[in-house]
Amino acid sequence: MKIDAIYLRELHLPLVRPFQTSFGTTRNRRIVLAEIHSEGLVGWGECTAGEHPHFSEESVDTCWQVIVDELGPTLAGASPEHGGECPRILAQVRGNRMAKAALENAIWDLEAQRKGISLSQLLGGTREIIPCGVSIGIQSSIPELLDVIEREVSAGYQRIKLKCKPGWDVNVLERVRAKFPDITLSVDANSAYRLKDADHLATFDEFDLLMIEQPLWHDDFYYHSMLQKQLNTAICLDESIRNRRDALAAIEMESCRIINIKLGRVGGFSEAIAVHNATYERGIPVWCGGMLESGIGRSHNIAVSTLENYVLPGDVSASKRYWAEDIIEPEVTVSPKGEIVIPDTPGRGYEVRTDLVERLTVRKHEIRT
Ligand code: OSB
Ligand code: MG
Repeated sequence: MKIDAIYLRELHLPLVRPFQTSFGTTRNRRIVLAEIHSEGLVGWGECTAGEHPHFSEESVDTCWQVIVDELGPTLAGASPEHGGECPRILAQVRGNRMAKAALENAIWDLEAQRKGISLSQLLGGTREIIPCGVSIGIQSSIPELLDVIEREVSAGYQRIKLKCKPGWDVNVLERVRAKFPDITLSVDANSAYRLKDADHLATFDEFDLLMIEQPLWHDDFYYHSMLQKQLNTAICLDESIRNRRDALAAIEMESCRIINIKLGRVGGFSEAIAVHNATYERGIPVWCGGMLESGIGRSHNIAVSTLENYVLPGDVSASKRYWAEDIIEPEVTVSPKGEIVIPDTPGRGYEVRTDLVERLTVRKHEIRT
């Protein structure tokens, strides 16, 4: 397909409530969108980089620069027929996976529209509904956290994930389990612990957690494999898994028993499918991670969650948990059973509210062929 133009945009969207992790607090999202025009159609991609390079090395500003100067012009000159060609086209640039994913995912979005099939179908998805969980940030007090959990459990979410860090972990889990003995519960440390904390982390075993996500260094497999031997609770890797080879290494080393796949973190749909297939063949369940996405990134997360091995509830939840007004129509809604019904219309299945996008845009850059 001939690419007529790529527009890169930055939007400012305030979260309805702050989100705190072990690495910081986010109040306002700076969302970078890639809008690709081709032969009368428009594909959209979202860059999931954070405002600061705290989750990974990438940030909004590094992604903007590398798309404007390198990836955008390269892709615009390449006329890809399929989203799956993007990794090869963009391979000369090393790393910068979130920047690459913003472009690649827009091409998949276009390809699905061109073929008149849903993005889920194009990706090889098989599910008509997906199970949903929520990720709950660190709160200012335990009673406040208990109220938030109550609200999300009542809304139907099938799995509650709590952000944790030293000082907000066992004390919290004791109170949560006392009030909610039967919920499916997990924790995410975002690399807040070290191997010397192994005995402490082993005390989490008594809380019957589905998993403990990324307890140690963001770039590690070896120490996680040492830690996994000392825990009954399954380790899930997030930050460490950048691609299929990482997933294979982590599985081989027994660094984890579950993997979280994030589209941006692995560089787009192609690599997400590759990680999915590798884990499926080896019996390692996966789920879809979230990065506080707007509706566009959310619609892509929903589509990829329909692949066979996404057996655990993802961090894919309703638009209203993040935004007063989402930039898609309809908004993402979750049923009282904690499920999202997959749209079967061509493409991403949620219309982009272009007027609203235009109003929220704070900078825009055009890349032409
Ligand atoms: O580690 O999963 C994470 C948000 C920002 C950065 C990292 C993470 C998260 C979340 C939020 O957990 C998931 C979501 O609700 O989008
Ligand atoms: Mg995580």
